[in-house]
Amino acid sequence: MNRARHLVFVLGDQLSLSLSSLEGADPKRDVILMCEVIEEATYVPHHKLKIALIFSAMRHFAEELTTKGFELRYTRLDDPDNSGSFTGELARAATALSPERIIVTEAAEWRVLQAMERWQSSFAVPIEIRGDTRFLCSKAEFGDWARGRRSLTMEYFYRDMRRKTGLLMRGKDPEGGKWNFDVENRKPAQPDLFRPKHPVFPPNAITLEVINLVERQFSGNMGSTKDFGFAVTRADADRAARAFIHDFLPNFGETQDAMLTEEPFLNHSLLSFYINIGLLDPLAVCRAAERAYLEGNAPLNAVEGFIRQIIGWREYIRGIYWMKMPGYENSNVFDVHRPLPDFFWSGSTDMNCVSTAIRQTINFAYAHHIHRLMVIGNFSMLVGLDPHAVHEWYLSVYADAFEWVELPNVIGMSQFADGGFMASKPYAASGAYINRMSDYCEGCRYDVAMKVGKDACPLNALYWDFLDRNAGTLSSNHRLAQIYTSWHRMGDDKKQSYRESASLFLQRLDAGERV
Ligand code: FAD
Ligand code: DLZ
Ligand code: SF4
Repeated sequence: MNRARHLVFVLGDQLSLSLSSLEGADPKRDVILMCEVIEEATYVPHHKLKIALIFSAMRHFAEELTTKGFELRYTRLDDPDNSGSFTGELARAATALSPERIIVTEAAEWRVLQAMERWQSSFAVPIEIRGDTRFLCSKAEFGDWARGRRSLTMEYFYRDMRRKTGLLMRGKDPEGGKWNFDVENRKPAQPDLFRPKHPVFPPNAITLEVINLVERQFSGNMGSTKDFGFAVTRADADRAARAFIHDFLPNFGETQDAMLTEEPFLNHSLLSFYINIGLLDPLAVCRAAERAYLEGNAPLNAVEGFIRQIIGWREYIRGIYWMKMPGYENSNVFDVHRPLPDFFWSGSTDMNCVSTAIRQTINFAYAHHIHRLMVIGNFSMLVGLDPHAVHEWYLSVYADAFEWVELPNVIGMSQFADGGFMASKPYAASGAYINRMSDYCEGCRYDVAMKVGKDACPLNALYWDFLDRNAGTLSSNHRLAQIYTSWHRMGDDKKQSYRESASLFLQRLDAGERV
């Protein structure tokens, strides 16, 4: 019998030629397994655009490997023999090919890595699990960094990553004499008819076939594939990265926290999808951004801000995920259990900020960081939505959502459900913040300047009510000392009117009334 020596199993978020499991793979000898499986497509009800992106990118990656001479064993979702799970497909392939060894790169998510470790004891063939070298900081390195520290401040981790990569460094010192230029960032934005448009990649025949499949099999899921415009090949993802660096990076920092009704993307990169599934190498994107600065095409505050998101936040978030799993997904320090309102699936709420952010999510399977953190996340935390339900919603609706990156961002950063392990204070805000950073309040049925009453911006009363309700957990937080002093100085009548206003809003929310 002609034995395939190695079977390399590549997952849907491992679409990189530099993948550790492909290292040393020999096209003349080895077989690559990829599979679309219902288990992965349904563990949460993913947005249609997310499933279409992943399946189409997988099929294109399989083609890329085929052109390199590899033999592919590729299972499509609607193949009659598809067993429906990673384990089932691996077992079928192992039976059919009798490989000497199975090689995988460790899964990015705890759930799937657990399955991989079970394969090691349940399969007769040796299974080699290799580390994921596409991250700058290995799990072990992050563990070493975290060990013995009282608090895990991202900024210090980030500086180590700057030193490690040499990005924006002058010898031992940071370029420009400072590590962080955020004071120059985070301004409101003005509408700009001349702002360039982000590139759109019309679907080719492969993507159209996938779109058909998704509309057939996942008709009830969020969104529509009608305007599918994601890059699904490495070459197009590269084009998207180059367009970002040329057209948007120079203004990235300044408008990073801004929100405008007519410009959902502003100067954000829209690269997370491609980085997370392996079409773009995060370090290469950072080096290209650094080059733009060195060649005088983008200012330091913008480039430093962008690089920090990737080598700082992205890596730090992954480190936290692996430190805290399993169990992190059930964190709930405020002990809150309110179910998600129906408008999380429709955007039908009178709160213009929340409605706009959710509608964008439905339309694009994307919303930028501030929509996720300070609009939807803030609302969820202030009203006390169940953090696990909030986590599952985020994991479903964004095309870049994989648990390793989504979970700490939701549970730790946005919901403070881990009690402050990750964030030093809750990202809570009243309407004033949204009004400063967006144009949403102008078109809202609520009045951001009113503090209480049925026409007042609900976030104003909810903000104080949240702090009051959770004083037991939060009042000793020194970063909230000033806020609690203001609360304590408030007259009892004022406090009571905030409580009543918030309570009325929550009653209407719970009754399913339009809010
Ligand atoms: P840009 O604003 O252009 O930023 C550049 C890159 O930096 C991103 O592409 C991303 O790779 C990285 N980055 C920036 N912030 C973060 C961060 N906090 N954590 C990790 N990487 C970061 N990001 C995901 O990739 N997947 C998620 O499921 C996800 N869920 C989130 C949920 C919440 C509640 C919050 C607050 C943030 C979440 N983020 C998530 C982080 C961030 O919002 C997205 O990475 C970003 O909006 C993606 O859009 P972009 O590529 O235009 O980012
Ligand atoms: C997200 C996703 C979906 C929807 N479908 C598949 C799939 O059918 N096949 C596959 O290999 N990967 C898929 N993925 C991505 C996986 O869920 C992801 O690789 C793991 O969660 C990583 O741990
Ligand atoms: Fe949002 Fe309040 Fe502004 Fe309306 S008034 S958009 S609810 S912040």
